[in-house]
Amino acid sequence: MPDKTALITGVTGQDGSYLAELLLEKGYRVHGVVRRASVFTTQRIEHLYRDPHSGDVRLRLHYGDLLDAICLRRLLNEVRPTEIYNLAAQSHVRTSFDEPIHTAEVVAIGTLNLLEAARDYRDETGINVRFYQASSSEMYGKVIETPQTERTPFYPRSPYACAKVHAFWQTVNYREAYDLFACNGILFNHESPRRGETFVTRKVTRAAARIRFGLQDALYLGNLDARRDWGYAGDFVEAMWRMLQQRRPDDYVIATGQTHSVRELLDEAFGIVGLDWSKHVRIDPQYFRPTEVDLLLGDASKARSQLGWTPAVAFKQLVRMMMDADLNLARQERTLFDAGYREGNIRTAPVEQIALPRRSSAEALTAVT
Ligand code: NAP
Ligand code: F7E
Repeated sequence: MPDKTALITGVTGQDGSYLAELLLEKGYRVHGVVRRASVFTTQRIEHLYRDPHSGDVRLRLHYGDLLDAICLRRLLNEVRPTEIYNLAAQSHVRTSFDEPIHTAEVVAIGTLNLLEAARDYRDETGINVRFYQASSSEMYGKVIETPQTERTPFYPRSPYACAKVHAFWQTVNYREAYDLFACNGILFNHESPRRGETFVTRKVTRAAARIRFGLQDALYLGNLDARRDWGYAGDFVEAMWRMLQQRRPDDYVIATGQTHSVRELLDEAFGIVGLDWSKHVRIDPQYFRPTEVDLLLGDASKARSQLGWTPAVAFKQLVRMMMDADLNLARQERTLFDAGYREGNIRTAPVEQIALPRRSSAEALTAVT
């Protein structure tokens, strides 16, 4: 295998962790960009991390931020990547309505900072670096047609989606204007046990498991009628990699081709633990968005025929996988609580929840057993 080196922005996120895993398995040297924070944010990649002093370490982490263009340039020159995966983003759609400018700066201008750095790095070193941009099905927004393909026009419905449209077209433009090997993966929703706890799938599986163990009673949600094409993150990062192994750069829809509502998600998750979700779910208007994306359904025929990519995990399996992980976590929380364990990071819980010790990383706890 030729010497391949990847730079991943957003390596501490859900997708970054699965992609780092995949590339390390394939023999890559992987460099991850980590934002400085006052707490550790590396829980999702702890299992991949080795002390850099211990010999031939293939995963290295570097402080950096998409908003710091100079630091990105310095990093590329230092790390000398052959592939760049731009996964960093303020990725929460509802939050983007509260922080539109920050979201636009990171998602739109941050991507442009990295594209500019990649172009100069390629020109100065002669290394024909390949660039992956994490584009999103949210760009289809108020959908013009169903299912959505690479040719479906965009109609973004949030500050997040508007910024992703900007980044999408910048990526296309760098390909056409400067001959940069740059691809957009238009990824539909993808989830996993590592999904952030404020996205709806994880919110539901966490709550169903905690209710089952008597750790909380209510779950507050917004629009239950929204429909999404939900796949498994582990499958989707494989598609990112395949895009950068093609002879020519292009843009691809990555989706399962199945759509389900939030209600169906609730049926499935609460069904696994034998609970009736209607007794626990309450509607809280704060979780509605000023403009909603009602339905997403992707047609990944192009990825199937050109990349040979198909998803392995379907909706029911995905929910089962997430429930298993969250049940494991809730079981441990219950055990700790029953043993009288309390620690300083007890979250302020809604009145109907029992206050319990919380860990920031679900999988860190899972790994204990
Ligand atoms: P995620 O879990 O929210 O991870 C986002 C990552 O970006 C985190 O590592 C975060 O670091 C980092 N980040 C945020 N702002 C940054 C900045 N200014 N500079 C450097 N890093 C920054 O998201 P994900 O689900 O893995 O998604 C990965 C990418 O795919 C995102 O671009 C997202 O918009 C896009 N996408 C996701 C989906 C999906 O369904 N998951 C679908 C389509 C597209 P911290 O850990 O410090 O917060
Ligand atoms: O919402 C509804 C909500 O936040 C899904 C990001 O990864 O995928 C993700 O964006 C649906 C929406 O994901 C709650 O209104 C109801 O219709 O899990 P979500 P998202 O907005 O689709 C795309 C492809 C990305 O690119 C994004 O980065 O569920 N919903 N009640 C709720 N959603 C949340 N979060 N919380 C609720 O209580």
